Amino acid sequence: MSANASIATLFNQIADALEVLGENQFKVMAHRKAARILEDLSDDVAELCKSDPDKLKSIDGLGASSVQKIQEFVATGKIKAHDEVLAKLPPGLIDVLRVPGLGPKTVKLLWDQGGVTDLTTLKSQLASGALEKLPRMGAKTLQNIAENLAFLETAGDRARLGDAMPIAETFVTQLRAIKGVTQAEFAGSLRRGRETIGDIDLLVATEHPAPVMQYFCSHPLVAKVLVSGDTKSSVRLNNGMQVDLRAVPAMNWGAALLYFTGSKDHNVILRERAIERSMRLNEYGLFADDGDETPPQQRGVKPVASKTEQEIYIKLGLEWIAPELRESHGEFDNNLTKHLVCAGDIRRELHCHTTASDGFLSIEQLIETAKSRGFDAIAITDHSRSSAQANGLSVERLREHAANIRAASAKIKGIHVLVGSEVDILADGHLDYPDDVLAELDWVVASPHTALKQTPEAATARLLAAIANPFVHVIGHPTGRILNGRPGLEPNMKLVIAAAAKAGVALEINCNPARLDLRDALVRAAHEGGAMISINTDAHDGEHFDFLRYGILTARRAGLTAAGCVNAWPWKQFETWRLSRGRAKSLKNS
Ligand code: DGT
Ligand code: CA
Ligand code: CA
Ligand code: ZN
Repeated sequence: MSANASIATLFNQIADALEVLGENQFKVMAHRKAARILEDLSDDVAELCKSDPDKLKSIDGLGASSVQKIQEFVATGKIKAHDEVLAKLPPGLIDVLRVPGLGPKTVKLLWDQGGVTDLTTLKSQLASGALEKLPRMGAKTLQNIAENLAFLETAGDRARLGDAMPIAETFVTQLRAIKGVTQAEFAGSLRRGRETIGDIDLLVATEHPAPVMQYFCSHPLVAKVLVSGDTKSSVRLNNGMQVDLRAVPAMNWGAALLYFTGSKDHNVILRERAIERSMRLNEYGLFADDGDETPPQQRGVKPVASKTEQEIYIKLGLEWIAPELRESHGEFDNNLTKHLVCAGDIRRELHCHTTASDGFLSIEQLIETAKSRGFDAIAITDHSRSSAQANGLSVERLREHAANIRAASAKIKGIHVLVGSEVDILADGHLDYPDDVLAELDWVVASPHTALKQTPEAATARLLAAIANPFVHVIGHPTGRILNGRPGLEPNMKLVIAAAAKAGVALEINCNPARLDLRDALVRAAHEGGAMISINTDAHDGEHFDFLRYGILTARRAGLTAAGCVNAWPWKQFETWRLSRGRAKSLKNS
């Protein structure tokens, strides 16, 4: 963290603590304001203290006592007033402010009268009912606090991609509608498609940032404004997520989008390339290096490139790099544009459920949904008999279901329908139906659902056994992990990938944002190891088809091409492969 950010954090903590202690509001506000000024300052205060202390003192809005604290921090790495005021509180009480919806006044009440000193005591006091007697603590309020606390605990510090994306898109749409905003995008890890997101980073291009910042900070989803500046604000939402917003002039758009998309490591390499070419790259643009230490944008120097990401990459001797690849994992080594798989390449859905097991759509609804998406085929894969919690099908019910699917398929033209199953891979590697039953199906997804804590050795043997079964087409969600939930199996993926590549069995990217299984790094290993990938939504409802985008982001992060994904193959190629497995037969209705 820079000195500016560190000191701003300390100032904000002082303000929080003063508020909990019920101290003078002017003192509280002075600290919040100083924190904001530091966040917005383009100069490094540590530098200023040494090189230009008068400039530090002349910064508008920064009082003498704030300046003194800044100097103290730069000299000693500490602020005594911060230590003193925090010492007046129990050590964990400031954390309680992180619970969405809990402000300083309520925290003070919980502490004074409810015996709450940290998140642990908050939880126990809620459970014991001890807080019910406090003023303003109705049953509904207490329930909200309990829910928000549970969210804070389970979400950890990082939100799932699938939870952050819809929120970010809502903001982007609304920001684009503001007068004077010419562009708005989300950047950061979200644009790179990481499976979890620390915070949402938003960027707008405008020459008039004030109304944009005002709109953002007073947005109904906002629980707390953490920083509000002229061109940069940070808020915490009701659900606990943090969102950063920056506004830049249109002229700097590409440089800012590049910078705030990251990753930090990718940016470092870009800056090094700039230096090698006697240029300087920052969030305002790519500039010719004229030897002057003062940042070029402050001297009115015209950048060599700044309006688009493309022109900056080109001036650095590179082709544009897709955001999903910007992790400093070899994206510079062989910088030739290759066609990463995209949602438009996906021609068929190969893993989904109906009301026969735990889905919400009928066979007909599922087929019609796939058809409306423009797919050439859909495989209907309900659960097998051991998945009792998911209403898995007995052999008898499976046969009846297969007949129903074939009847529905005969009535609906224009799409191939594969009669399939998502068959459990039992703990010992056996499949949940015998081979002669699997032989009656067009399509088999084999997935682990139970015994997900078995040893890596057992997990490896289990997956290898499933891959060795000649009727299996795809290993579904191969590890069974749940993001922010459970780690899942930890097989020797080298062996699993090699076996899948050799046998011609595909490995799945399950697009459900709670799963994203295989994860990006394992998809990369699988793709590079010659295994085929199948990208499936595992839809249990119509809207789940929209999960596809998350699987696609994961695939692109792994460098997957359309040629590596069986869902993207031309139908004939797909059929040839499908029929090469087991005793699968040609489709009667095709
Ligand atoms: P996250 O939020 O933890 O999921 O990950 P990011 O990558 O979104 O990180 P974040 O939100 O801290 O910053 C967004 C981008 O801004 C980051 O990817 C690169 C850029 N950035 C932020 N701070 C720095 C910095 O100190 N140095 C450099 N080079 N880039 C930075
Ligand atoms: Ca971020
Ligand atoms: Ca951020
Ligand atoms: Zn499953």
